Amino acid sequence: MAEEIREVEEEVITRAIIQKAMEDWINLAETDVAVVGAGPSGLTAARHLAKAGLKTVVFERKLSFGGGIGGGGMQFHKIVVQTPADKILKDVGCKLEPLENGLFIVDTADMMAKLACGALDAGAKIILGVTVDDLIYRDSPTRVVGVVVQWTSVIMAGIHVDPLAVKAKAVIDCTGHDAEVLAVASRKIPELGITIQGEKSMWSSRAEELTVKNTREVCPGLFAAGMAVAAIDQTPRMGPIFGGMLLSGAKVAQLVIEKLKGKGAKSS
Ligand code: 48H
Repeated sequence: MAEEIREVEEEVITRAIIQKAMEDWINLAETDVAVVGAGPSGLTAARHLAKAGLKTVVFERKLSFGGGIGGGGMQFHKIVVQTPADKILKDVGCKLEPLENGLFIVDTADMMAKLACGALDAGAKIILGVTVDDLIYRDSPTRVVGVVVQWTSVIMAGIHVDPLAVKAKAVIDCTGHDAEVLAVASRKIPELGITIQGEKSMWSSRAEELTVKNTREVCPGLFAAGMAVAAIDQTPRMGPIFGGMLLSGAKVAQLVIEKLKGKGAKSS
């Protein structure tokens, strides 16, 4: 006989949700790493950071993760990755079909789900529906020390509600084409000298190489990965090949790990 479905009082559901969400927020008010954006670069970075034992939170504006992966190539549900980025996907159990010359084709839904599971299983926290719309900074030397967060729904409603702030030893801009966090730094902390030039037109191979090469700590406390790197350096876009995003996420994680835990430290 089938087990009977449990009875529940509504207030029990309410109390449980609020209490457990508040526990998470109280805990993440001070964190090691704040990753902004749950696209391919952000999810990859989060997995590597959490595996290295760093307290990692990903803030994602939308109520879903995956960023630009879901759009595939012009909404066809496939994207291409190339060696050596295939290892990052195999590590999270993603199914890859080999093409030619070190290229692979991947289903977008599989890749989004597996990258997110990879980050969560490693211990990263992903908070959906939260927009990072400002930074916390200090001077002498000028540096970024955290993010300012707001419910996306409040921003969309256009009502003024003062935000909350989350302290972080490192902030990573993984917000894609618009480099939103770096844009805030450029506009609101001019001493940092950051300018956003916007990406160049398409050249896939060159774009992939330069995105990974230029992944870095842009100013003290603020790192860039993924398409945000192309936006600050005005390097080309690549179209629906995603190896560079994954490798950039892995590289930025390694840079943060070395900064916070010392040279020689690695993601396990
Ligand atoms: C919270 C935010 C905020 C914010 C944005 O666009 P993404 O997928 O970013 P990447 O860099 O990991 O990957 C880029 C890739 O998807 C792509 O677009 C490619 C390869 N294009 C090539 C081409 O030629 O066009 O993900 C960014 C995520 C999204 O989920 C946003 O919703 C989120 O960041 N986000 N989250 N606070 N202020 N801004």
